[in-house]
Amino acid sequence: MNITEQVTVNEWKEVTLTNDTGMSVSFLNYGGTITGINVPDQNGHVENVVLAYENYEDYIDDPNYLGALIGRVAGRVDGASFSINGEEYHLQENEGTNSLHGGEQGFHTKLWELSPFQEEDKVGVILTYDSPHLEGGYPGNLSIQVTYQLNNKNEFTISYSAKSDQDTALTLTNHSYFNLSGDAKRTIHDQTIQFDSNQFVELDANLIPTGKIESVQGTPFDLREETLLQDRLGSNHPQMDLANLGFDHSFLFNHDKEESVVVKDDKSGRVMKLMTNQPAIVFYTGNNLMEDHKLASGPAKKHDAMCLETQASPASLHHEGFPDVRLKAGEPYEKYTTFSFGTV
Ligand code: FUC
Repeated sequence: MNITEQVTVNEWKEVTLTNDTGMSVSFLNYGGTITGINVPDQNGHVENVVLAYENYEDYIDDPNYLGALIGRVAGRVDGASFSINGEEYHLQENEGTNSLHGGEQGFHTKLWELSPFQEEDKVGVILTYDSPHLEGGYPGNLSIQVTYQLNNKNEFTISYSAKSDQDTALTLTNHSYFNLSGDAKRTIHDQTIQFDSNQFVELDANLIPTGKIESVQGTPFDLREETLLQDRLGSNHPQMDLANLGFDHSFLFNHDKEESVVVKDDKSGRVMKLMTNQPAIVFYTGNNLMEDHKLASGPAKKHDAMCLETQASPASLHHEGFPDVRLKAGEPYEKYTTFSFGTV
């Protein structure tokens, strides 16, 4: 196992964690952005299963948030405002009058401090950032530690810890775009997905939750059995229509199974399983990817990849019954998601 570091454009550092089976994970200190998760297919051929830009400058002002660490609140905050303890807070508006992914200067734009570590069976880096009171409009001085860690079982774990000195709102995630075909050589249509989820969150035309939580039963959102994405991405369900013909929805986890999500690609034989203590996930099928987004693998295409954004729900700031993003002063925030790779 080893850790290497190189300096890239804008003096950004790019770290690569490599395990003893040849799997590696690369990321930047800029935005904690993951640029590569290289895993073997069924023939031992190692390829990148996340999208990356050809030109690293494209990670600045990136409309796709490719690979980035997202906060303080992942997803959309309606009207870019919320109240805590009777006090109203105004956030940076960066999508109409709403605030998306922590606002324009969210955590995806920060230079994170890196502290590498190596143990007998794992290798990783702790990324730290201190977000001052009212940064992006959010209350509380917030100190954050995110750990990226790889072991010899081909498990990559992202753990998030944070503490605020005032009551605040926080839900962190990573915005990697997965495509198990390797180097995005095929769209995700012939990959399968399975979610441990009975419920999804209804959206309005601005992709803001309406306040209704719907049963997946009898809808294209029923992904409880292994489902070929091809069979869903063409759906004319009104909820998929408004999301630019795909999924861009939050699913609430049942947490009945050890694996909350399973993705498979029969052609390469790659399988990815997600284990998490997050209450929900935003499943986004790259509906807005297009040709002028130049990836390392070539121009992007709609449905070139899927984002699996494990998190709580920003809708909890305005509606009852949603997984809460509020964090009390002094209370530890402890979340993790493990991405476990194997072959069929
Ligand atoms: C996801 C989506 C959004 C947006 C962004 C880049 O989180 O929810 O619609 O397109 O990614």
